[in-house]
Amino acid sequence: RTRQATTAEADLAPSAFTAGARLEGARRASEWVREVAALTQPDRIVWCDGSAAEKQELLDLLVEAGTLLPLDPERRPGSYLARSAPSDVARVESRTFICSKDEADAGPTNNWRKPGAMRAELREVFAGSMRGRTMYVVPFSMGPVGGPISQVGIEVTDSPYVVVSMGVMTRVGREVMDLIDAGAPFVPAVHSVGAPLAPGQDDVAWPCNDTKYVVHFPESREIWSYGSGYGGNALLGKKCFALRIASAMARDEGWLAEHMLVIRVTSPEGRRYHLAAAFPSACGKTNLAMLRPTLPGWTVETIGDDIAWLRQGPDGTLRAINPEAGFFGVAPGTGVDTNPNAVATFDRDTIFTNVALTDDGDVWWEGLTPEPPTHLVDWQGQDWTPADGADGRKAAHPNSRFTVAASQCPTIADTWDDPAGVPIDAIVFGGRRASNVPLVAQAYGWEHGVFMGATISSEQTAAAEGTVGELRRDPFAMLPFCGINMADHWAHWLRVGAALDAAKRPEIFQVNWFRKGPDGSFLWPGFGENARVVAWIVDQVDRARGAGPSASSATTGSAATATATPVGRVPAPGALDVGGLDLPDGALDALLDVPVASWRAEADLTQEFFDRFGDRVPAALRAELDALRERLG
Ligand code: SAT
Ligand code: MN
Repeated sequence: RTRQATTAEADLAPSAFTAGARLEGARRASEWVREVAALTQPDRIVWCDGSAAEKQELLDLLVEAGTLLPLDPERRPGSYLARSAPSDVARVESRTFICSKDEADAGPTNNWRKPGAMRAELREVFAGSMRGRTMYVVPFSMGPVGGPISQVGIEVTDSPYVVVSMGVMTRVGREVMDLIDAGAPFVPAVHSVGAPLAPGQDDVAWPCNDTKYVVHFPESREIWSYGSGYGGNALLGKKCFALRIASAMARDEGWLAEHMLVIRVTSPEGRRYHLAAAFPSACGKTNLAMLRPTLPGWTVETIGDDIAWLRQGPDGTLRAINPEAGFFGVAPGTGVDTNPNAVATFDRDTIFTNVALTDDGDVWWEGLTPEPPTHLVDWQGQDWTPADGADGRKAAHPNSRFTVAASQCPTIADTWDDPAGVPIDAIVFGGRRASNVPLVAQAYGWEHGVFMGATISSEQTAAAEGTVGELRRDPFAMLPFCGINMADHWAHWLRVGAALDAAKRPEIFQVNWFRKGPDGSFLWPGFGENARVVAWIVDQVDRARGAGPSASSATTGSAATATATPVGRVPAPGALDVGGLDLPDGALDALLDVPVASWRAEADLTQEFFDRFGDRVPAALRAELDALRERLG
């Protein structure tokens, strides 16, 4: 590869800015790029335009460098396999920092560092970190370019793999630079793999550094990431911007940045609803986002699978956009049986990272098909046979991924990229609970719903009847992604809800697909059958709004559809359509049971959890805990 010896000042002049007068935004952008280059000392600077030609050029470069392996064009057109360094395979929470001025603004669930001290540390770490490499300047939009809920950023990176991935996961292009030229504020994001090259030094396929930093300055809305080329550590539009920085922006500006999928549900009589749902990892979020309903006449369409930005629209509804443009999905467990829509999505033009390679130039991972091929090359480039699998050696890394444009999803809604967003009717919180939490419960109101979101938990071990297993709290499924004090996030939700017109405010629900029976087996079949729960949810929305039951409601007329329990309203007998479902005897009762004694114990654990946040916990949530205890008697 060609390389220039030094970073001459002339090389730093971005060609995109050589003509015409500059507006403030552009000058800020080019000055900032110049400063970052002066610090990191790249050989070259390339301003990216997001074009197809640019993408192909980068893909060719990555193939030549050995970072990407082209897959068989007949089997998987336009697709590639990347193998990362074995040490660089996931987000690094221990090296993720929130550098607010005041430690209390980061709160007890974040790693906080003093901004000044961190800046000094970063200056040393980034000094010369891009030597021998090209620095790419990637202007990107989260959400449709110029939309009322969208935001823009610029990521500079020395990883062409990151540039190509950002082109899939966000909207990159000249229109974004035009907005910045016109003065739009942008989030500056600096990324370096932290592997400078000495003159003549050969590169490796996946450069990275054992020392890693993923740093956020919520007040100045800046991101600095060092040492990793993987996923959320490096594609800075995703968790770093769209969740951590955005949660601070949203708090200050009155909107919401959430770790939520968004779907559009259409009932047999053509009524339309939009749901936003937050689940901790490994709770089937992508599966719900691409659900194929088993209930006749119902359709579910995908708007987003990971992140939602929500803001009150001019019509008073809470509107949501998917700020991303692609899916960065976990491969293992995604198969024809579990998520056929995802499988159809990545049939072409996809970058796979850390999955296994088949002998005929295609990809495989655990769960793609019931039986593995007889021979594979595993994610580390080693031979693999089913005998290795029997020994517990995985062919694909458990966090291996597919990176693919959302527009390729067969169930993508035609409104998925509407800049105005879609009106949210129901918000759903989920966790993975073997006990206690019913299959579905409707909150008694917004504040109770926020309480549900604040107390989301998963349980590692199957708890014995009448006890609560060890609970891992993941409030709003935002534990690693909230850039502000988590308790302030709750307070902000209360404020946003109070500002919404009661008639247009979404109803809030809690779901749990993972409840187990006494023998330890799951009580609910999940997957496509979850549509039955969705149908009950939207019927409850209709009733709450006085729209009356839908013709497809399992319970029509005046019959009660919900039963009040201490933890919320659960489906009344007969209200959940379980027709044709082969549930074991008593399973439905067990799924909806609210055991009072263990819920009292759980309320004590919730109090302990709240106490971690001290007096930042909103009084309304303390009151919700009191009300829960009162209902438990
Ligand atoms: O690697 S990401 O942070 O983008 C995704 C994830 O951790 O779920
Ligand atoms: Mn996620």
